[in-house]
Amino acid sequence: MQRRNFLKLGAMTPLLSNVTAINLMADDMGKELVKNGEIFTAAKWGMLKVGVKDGKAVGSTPYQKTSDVKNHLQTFTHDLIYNSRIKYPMVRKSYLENPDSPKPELRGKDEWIRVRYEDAIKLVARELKKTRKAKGIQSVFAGSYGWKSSGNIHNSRTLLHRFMNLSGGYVGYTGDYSTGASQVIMPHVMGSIEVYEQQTSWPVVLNNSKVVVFWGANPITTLSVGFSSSDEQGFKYLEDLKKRADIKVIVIDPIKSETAQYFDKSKWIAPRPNTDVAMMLGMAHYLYTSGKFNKDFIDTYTVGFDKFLPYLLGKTDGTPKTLEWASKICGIKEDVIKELADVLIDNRSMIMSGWAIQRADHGEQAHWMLVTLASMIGQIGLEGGGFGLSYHYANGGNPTCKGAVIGGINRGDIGRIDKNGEFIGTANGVIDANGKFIPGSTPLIKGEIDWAVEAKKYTFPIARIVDVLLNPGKVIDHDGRKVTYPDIDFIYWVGGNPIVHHQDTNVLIKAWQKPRTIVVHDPYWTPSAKMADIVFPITTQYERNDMTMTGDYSNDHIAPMKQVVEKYAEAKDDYQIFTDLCKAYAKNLVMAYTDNGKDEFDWIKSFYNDAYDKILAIPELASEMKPFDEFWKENKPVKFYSTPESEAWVRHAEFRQDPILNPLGTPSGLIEIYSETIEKMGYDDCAAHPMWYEPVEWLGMSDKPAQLHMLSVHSPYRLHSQLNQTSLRDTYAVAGREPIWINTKDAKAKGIKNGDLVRVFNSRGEVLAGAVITDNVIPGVVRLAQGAWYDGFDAGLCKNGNSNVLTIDKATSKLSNGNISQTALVNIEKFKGEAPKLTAFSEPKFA
Ligand SMILES: Nc1nc2c(c(=O)[nH]1)N[C@H]1C(S)=C(S)[C@@H](COP(=O)(O)OP(=O)(O)OC[C@H]3O[C@@H](n4cnc5c(=O)[nH]c(N)nc54)[C@H](O)[C@@H]3O)O[C@H]1N2
Ligand SMILES: Nc1nc2c(c(=O)[nH]1)N[C@H]1C(S)=C(S)[C@@H](COP(=O)(O)OP(=O)(O)OC[C@H]3O[C@@H](n4cnc5c(=O)[nH]c(N)nc54)[C@H](O)[C@@H]3O)O[C@H]1N2
Ligand SMILES: [Mo]
Repeated sequence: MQRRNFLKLGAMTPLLSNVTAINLMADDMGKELVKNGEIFTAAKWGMLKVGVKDGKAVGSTPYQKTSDVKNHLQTFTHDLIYNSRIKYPMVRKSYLENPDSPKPELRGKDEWIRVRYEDAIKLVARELKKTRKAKGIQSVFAGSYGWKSSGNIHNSRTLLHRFMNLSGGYVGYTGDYSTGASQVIMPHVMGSIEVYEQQTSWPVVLNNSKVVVFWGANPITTLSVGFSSSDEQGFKYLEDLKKRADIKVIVIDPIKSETAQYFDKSKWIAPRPNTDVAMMLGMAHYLYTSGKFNKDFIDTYTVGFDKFLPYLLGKTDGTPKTLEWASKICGIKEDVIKELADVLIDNRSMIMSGWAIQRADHGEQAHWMLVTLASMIGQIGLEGGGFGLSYHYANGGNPTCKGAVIGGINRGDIGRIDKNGEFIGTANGVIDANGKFIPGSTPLIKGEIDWAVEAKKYTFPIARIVDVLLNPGKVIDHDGRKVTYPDIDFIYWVGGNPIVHHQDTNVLIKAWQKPRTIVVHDPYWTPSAKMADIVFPITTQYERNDMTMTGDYSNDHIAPMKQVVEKYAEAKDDYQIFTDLCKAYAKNLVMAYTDNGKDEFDWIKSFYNDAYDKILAIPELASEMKPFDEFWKENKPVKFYSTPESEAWVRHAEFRQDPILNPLGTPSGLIEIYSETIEKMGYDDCAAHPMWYEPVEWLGMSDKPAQLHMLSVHSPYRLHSQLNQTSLRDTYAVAGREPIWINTKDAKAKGIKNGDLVRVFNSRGEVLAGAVITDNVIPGVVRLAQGAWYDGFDAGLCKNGNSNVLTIDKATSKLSNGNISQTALVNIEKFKGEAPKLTAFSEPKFA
């Protein structure tokens, strides 16, 4: 199951509503475009009002003001509508000339040819069919990882999966780039994934905690967005926290992040990157040897401490994990580490951890050791105590509201296409005599391949994609099982920007030359679009009608997303394109895809009405929602409210009250400091209890391949690569490039001045960046945010500063195969010579 859907379990996708559609004239319903005025909508960065003048978007403002913390992302909607857009369907020249021998080495460099939309559709249908026929299901990868846009019907990735499923199946993925390591290790340790789960509520934290630690977490930046749409309440709680002189705030981060800067009275502890596990072990050793640790908690709620202890004390490896040992590795003074341990155990303390520390070599250990430390402190399940792995994400801890959650388009079932090329049905639906898709089932005929089973066989951990492309058929270990890599020959990507988001770009680009066909849908000429064979211009979310919830955990609004402006040039909705592809692919397929002809409004209405039905059944909420036509015409969100229970909610409180009646989902029902399940896997890179492993590259290694540790954090000015092409960039770019933070001492040693153009490089590649000289980063560390559009197709070096040109493409471990983008050493020098012109946001060459 996809992780974000996981959050909304139970609310998934009712296909038909039992409320009859209300037939009103288009203009009565507010369906017409407004030429002048303000339109309400919602984006990942929150609810917005977009100004429209003479049919053009002229700017946007936040709909609600929840705090004084600035969300940088909210006011650039007009640039998102007009900058760097793809205007027409385009095919790469060599591909169009000969799709069977399409010169894949020219991807990113070839010329592009404009084609008629109908021809592009026919081309995709024909080539996809050809690949499936010749190479089977394992040859089509349509996992399509990415953050896309808000909206429950124009949900590009799910729309792609729906098309691929109904037309015969595809290879997908497991995991993600965000929490690749933690989401696999946490179920073994805590019995739940933790990273995408509701947190002890903020009101409880503010009423009970005496210490709040942000451990590798930068919520002042990362709470700018939500996966559905941000409810924007996180900043308000941070603001409340800042006002509280009685709550101590500690930030543990090699960088004095926006969060460390915001809490100006906080204590900033800056370890060497990727050494947090050693620091935590030092704390654990001190708490144990001083006898301060909570023995009752360890005895009652955990298993395996006795097996971890010999390692902690150095009986197994001759190295006791003392404060002195830890200090040497992490670079923090012994008394500071000791004081931190004391402060946490002497007070009600909440450790809020971000995800960068697990997006690193051996990333599993970070949160496993954090849980172990929190267990020794013994406050898990108490009000305002313990740890939380999602306070920095999607406003975890904002209490869940009582209301209804709207459904969304689903990915459908695997469809069957008969000998004549006609779609006949799925396990849950058949085509009737009139060509309608109705409930029923089409069982497999004996001997026929079960594509659903076949597809599952080839599902791989997403961050391994380059390894997969380069090594088809390779078998790897993953979380106790074997995964066989598929032989991918066709990639279909919508709603993501893999050329920017994946590690070690230069190898990635080589791997991207392996498949015969790459199709991309995107509104913009992103590097991933430039590296494709066939691109479709897509509407932005402001050019179509849709609807979303806000608040991934709180679900506090149903927000209408009314179309703001006309569709740009020849841009089409993903839904439209897949509908047309269905028609070109197989007879009757479109009936299943569109649920017998639904358009965007039919879907929106059905999702809304289904939620409305639920609300009408709850007397005290019945007046919160209006009939759909009134709701749509009003162009305002429906608001839901938290309850006294949700405001008082404490994560793991039930487990703490009674671990026998309310066991965790682990084999023992307890917190597993030692996991027999992992022991049985016998991996050399993930033992059965948390351990310090040296990362492949780090500042403490004996012969460093490069000098500085680069952290490629999430930018306060983008959502990954999204918004890089807007004028927001003018406010942060330095020397016309992505800014890189360099410590004053390091800069001086290299003769680099503020504002200089610098070359950042290692054995994997090189990029240009703009120097920001600052003491907000410790010596030896640089910060170059992820998400700058790769700009090196013609240059060999990335002119825009994409950090992934420098990162390592290695798995965290055999357990979870997550990415390690926070582990990378780089060199830096002042750039000499004439600065190459930036082309990241320009169109490619056209024939
Ligand atoms: N070095 C380094 N690399 C990282 C990370 C890191 O910390 N360091 N973080 C990783 C993480 S956690 C993540 S989640 C990934 C993020 O990687 P992505 O999710 O791939 O990044 P986005 O820039 O959000 O890409 C979304 C794309 O979808 C397009 N899009 C938007 N709306 C639509 C639509 O309606 N239809 C279609 N077809 N397309 C649309 C956008 O234009 C954009 O190109 O990056 C990862 N990469
Ligand atoms: N504005 C904005 N918000 C976002 C996103 C975005 O792109 N832009 N992306 C969203 C997504 S998809 C995700 S996954 C989350 C990501 O959330 P996170 O993964 O938590 O975010 P990062 O920025 O990668 O890292 C958080 C902090 O950890 C610090 N850090 C890095 N390495 C270390 C280390 O070794 N030790 C310690 N102690 N600290 C370290 C970084 O300096 C940074 O300040 O953010 C979400 N929110
Ligand atoms: Mo992410």
